[in-house]
Amino acid sequence: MTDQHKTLSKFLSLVLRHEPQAIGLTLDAQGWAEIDEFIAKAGAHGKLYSRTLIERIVRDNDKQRFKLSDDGLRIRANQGHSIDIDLALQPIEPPATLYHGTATRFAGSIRKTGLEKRSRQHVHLSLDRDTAVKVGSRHGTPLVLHVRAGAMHAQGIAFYRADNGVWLTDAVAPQFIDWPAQG
Ligand code: HQG
Repeated sequence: MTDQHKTLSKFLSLVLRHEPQAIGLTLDAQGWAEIDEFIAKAGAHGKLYSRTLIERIVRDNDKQRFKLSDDGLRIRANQGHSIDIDLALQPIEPPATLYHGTATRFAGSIRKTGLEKRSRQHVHLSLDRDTAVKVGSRHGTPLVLHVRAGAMHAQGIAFYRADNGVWLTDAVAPQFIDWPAQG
């Protein structure tokens, strides 16, 4: 992916997850945007996309952040929204353990309140440890927490899996978090 593609991919993330109003775009209740409308409005703001470029960004994105509708007319972000949309995901049973990558500087606060969704719509969890290390590194010295997802599910707490494999839940209470020995 070229630098130009990366820049346009980041802008697509910004618009579809956080600020559609930045270019006067409206998403539907499930977070979908009309591709033609997006291209026109982004173009009016100096960001030049074509349908081919968008298809390439969707295909090549490292975290599969975006999805095209079956008819190919619309696009949405798979997860990570701060705006209030309903991904309409079905609750599914999670594996016994999922991982959350955070930074050591948040440890004290997380011990008190558990994991909160903060500015996003969900707490994000991963199936593998390596992903959690990468996610945590974005915030500082990474700290990987083990979330007892199976036990939470057994108590009726809902889990969802986004189309790119990221696991989502509303919150993780402190009693469901296992800390690494040094944490
Ligand atoms: C932390 C990326 C203090 C939480 C990734 C995290 C992910 C608390 C930060 C996706 C806390 C929020 C999401 C508490 C949670 N006290 N800190 N009680 N509860 N936190 O960016 O999970 O590249 O909103 O641990 O791959 O880091 O954008 O969430 O450190 O899937 O596609 O508050 O974003 O994907 O940070 O990342 P974020 P996240 P993209």
